[in-house]
Amino acid sequence: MTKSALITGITGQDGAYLAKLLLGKGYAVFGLNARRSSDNLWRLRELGIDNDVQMIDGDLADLSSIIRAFQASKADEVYNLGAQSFVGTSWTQPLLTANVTGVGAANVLEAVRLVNPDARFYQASTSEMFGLIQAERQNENTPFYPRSPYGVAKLYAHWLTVNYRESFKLHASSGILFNHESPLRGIEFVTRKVTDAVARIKLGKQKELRLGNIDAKRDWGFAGDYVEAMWLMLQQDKPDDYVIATGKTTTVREMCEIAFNHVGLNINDHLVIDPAFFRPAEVDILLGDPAKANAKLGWTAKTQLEQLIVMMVEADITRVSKA
Ligand code: NAP
Ligand code: G4F
Repeated sequence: MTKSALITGITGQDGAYLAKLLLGKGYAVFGLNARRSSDNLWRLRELGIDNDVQMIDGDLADLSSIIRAFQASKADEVYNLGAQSFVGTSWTQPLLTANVTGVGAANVLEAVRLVNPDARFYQASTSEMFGLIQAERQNENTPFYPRSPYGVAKLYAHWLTVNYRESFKLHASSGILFNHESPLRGIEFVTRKVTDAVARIKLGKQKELRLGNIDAKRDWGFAGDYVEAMWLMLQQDKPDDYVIATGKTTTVREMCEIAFNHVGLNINDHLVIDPAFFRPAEVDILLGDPAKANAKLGWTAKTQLEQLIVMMVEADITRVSKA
């Protein structure tokens, strides 16, 4: 029988890759789509699946719309990927972030509990919850210490997922995903900001790249690899929480150097440090330990950072050339 999945955040980076993965596995894929004044379907178009997914109007802040979407989709699996996901914005819009990123997850969990508690639920948790890290390598047992309103909102959603699993026996799992990127990454995130700028500088359309803290370190992987882990979690007999990461960490500066070097440019000729991009509180370093996902899901990150950044630079060169 055809399985059905409902994805919140289907128009985002992960939503698009996950939709493609599930369509490939024969799922009927439904997406909760918050009404926007501007076009938000470009990622689905780039993957060639915009006509294959079924969009349902709804917003994470509106429980009734989620219930309707869940009823209409008759989903066997619900992936809650929708969020105000940009850490920087969470200091300027902390209440919206709490409502969408935190309470939004409560709304989806309530919809599952009320409409079909047998459906399986995935929560997009994040390494941002580790924040001021309490262990050199972070795993499922590392204590959390979020450093942004976004991290705090995600921590609420994470613990609520654990709580609904324990309280109502829902098949509710959390993926604690470390940073993952792709050519479909939003332009505000540092990797894509860099690869877009490198493409523009190479093509003579921009001169400088302005960044904040380039000493920050992240464990960066490829989004296409990471959505497979989400699906694998919901195929397990028992729900659980899993860290998904590469197990390697790199500074923002080193990541930039990969991008500049790939097109034969010298980073020192173009990079400007701009205090406007520093954050009120920083997550200095993240380094995940994906041993549990390796052992229990058989999952490992396949794409190396260098491959990933080159893929993103090439995609941006193609885009900027056509524009
Ligand atoms: P993204 O590209 O920013 O996508 C966010 C999605 O949420 C978009 O589809 C957006 O819709 C939707 N959304 C925003 N507000 C909404 C609302 N009020 N109601 C319904 N939908 C709403 O994020 P991503 O990188 O794909 O990440 C997916 C999820 O994983 C997010 O929850 C993120 O916080 C989490 N996460 C991401 C990473 C990472 O490194 N990428 C790591 C750990 C966890 P529009 O397109 O219409 O704006
Ligand atoms: O790319 P970023 O904005 O990602 P950040 O803050 O790590 O958050 C991303 O990953 C989380 C998982 O850990 C997700 F939960 C979250 O939704 C999001 O996808 O920033 C990465 C680092 C930070 O240390 C930041 O301070 O890059 C530093 N940075 C330096 N200059 C910059 C800039 N970040 C951005 N966005 N823009 C800059 O100009």
